[in-house]
Amino acid sequence: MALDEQISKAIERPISPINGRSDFEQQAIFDEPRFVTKPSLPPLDDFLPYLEEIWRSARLTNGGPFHRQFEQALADYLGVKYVSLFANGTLALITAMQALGISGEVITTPFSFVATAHSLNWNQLTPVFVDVNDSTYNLDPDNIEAAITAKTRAIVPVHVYGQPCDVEAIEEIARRHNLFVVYDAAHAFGVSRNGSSILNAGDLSVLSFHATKVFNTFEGGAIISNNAEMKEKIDLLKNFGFRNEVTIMGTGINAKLNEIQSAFGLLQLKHLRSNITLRKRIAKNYEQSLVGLPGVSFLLEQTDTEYNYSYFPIFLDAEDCPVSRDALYDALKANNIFARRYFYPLITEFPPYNQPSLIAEGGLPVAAKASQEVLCLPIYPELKPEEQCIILDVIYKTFKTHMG
Ligand code: T4K
Repeated sequence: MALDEQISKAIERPISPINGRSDFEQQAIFDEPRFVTKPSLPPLDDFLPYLEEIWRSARLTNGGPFHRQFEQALADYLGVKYVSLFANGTLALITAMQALGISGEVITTPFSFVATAHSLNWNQLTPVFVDVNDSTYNLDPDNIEAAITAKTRAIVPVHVYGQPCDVEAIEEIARRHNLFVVYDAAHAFGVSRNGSSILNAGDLSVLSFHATKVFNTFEGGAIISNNAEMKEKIDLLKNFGFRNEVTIMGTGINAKLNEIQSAFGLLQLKHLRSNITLRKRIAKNYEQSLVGLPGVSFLLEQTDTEYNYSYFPIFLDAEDCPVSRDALYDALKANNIFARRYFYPLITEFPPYNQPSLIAEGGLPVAAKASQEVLCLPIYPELKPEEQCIILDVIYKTFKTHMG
């Protein structure tokens, strides 16, 4: 189909009257809010036996049986060597950096959640923000290489929205310059390339099991490591650094995942595959329905990659799109649809990171543009096809209004 035809097909698509109404200028189309995400929860009854076992054993935390089972189950599910569970992704990131035992500069991305940079600051490491690539929105290997100085010790890339970084190029740079690589893989649970987990790349990868993620334990996180010594070090660090009752091995922290959350994680794993399938259906429907809208682009799927469909970001080009990102954000909001501008503002716009000395030469033009143009649309397994249809209708209607 010619592009013109496709655009007009998208724009001219009749807007469905919802609940007998087609008056969404006056009234929000949804009575109840539809958020960017909604946590997936298993049937409550299925969780009761786990709780009964915890009550019976009175083992609540500190690496109990559910914690150990969940670590093994995750390692098997994800296809990785070692998993260390954490109370949340931020503590996992902070501990991962602590485990490296480094000081100096760390190259990272400004186009992420602020926790990525906070984990460096908590370790007195200096973040050096370099620009991202304009198709994946992940760190661009050429920019990484250009930003390396005598003080650089590590690279912390993010697989943003679950799109894998160029791990081979990053690996090669890290090897040549003798740098650690810690992936912030908070968005990349279950993502694989050529049949192998993306979490196997680099020295360490960090996951988040926050309520808003593809896989949640209410709060939670993990560090993926690939050697037994590192796994042991990380496990000691997350329990205050205790090697035994009378020995401390370093500046540890209390970051353990408790038994209730570990048991919950075991149960959640059973539902993960079907949840990802439902997410994929929603993502594909957005793609097919929005393709051809002028100035709108999506992340391109790589054929060798299995995605988790954790987010559905669209980018509204400031020059070519008749609707600005914020106009669409507002129009959706007026209809009780809470899309999110992940990641706006850039990390480098927040204190303490808003210092020119922390930004690599060449600046951050690609990240700045992405941050102004991105909008993450609602995507979660419970989003019904008819609800997605309404969201699409609001988008079409907004385009129609702005195109005159
Ligand atoms: N690295 C990266 C790249 C990350 O994206 C994150 C976290 C981290 C590291 C750190 O991992 P954690 O320490 O969080 O494990 C949310 C999340 O709080 C945060 O975990 C996530 N990234 C970030 C991208 O998004 P907010 O401020 O957008 O959350 P909030 O509360 O506005 O939630 C978004 C929507 O989700 C709400 O409008 C409604 C819905 N929601 C949220 C919660 C908490 C629910 O339906 N139920 C809920 O319980 O940060």
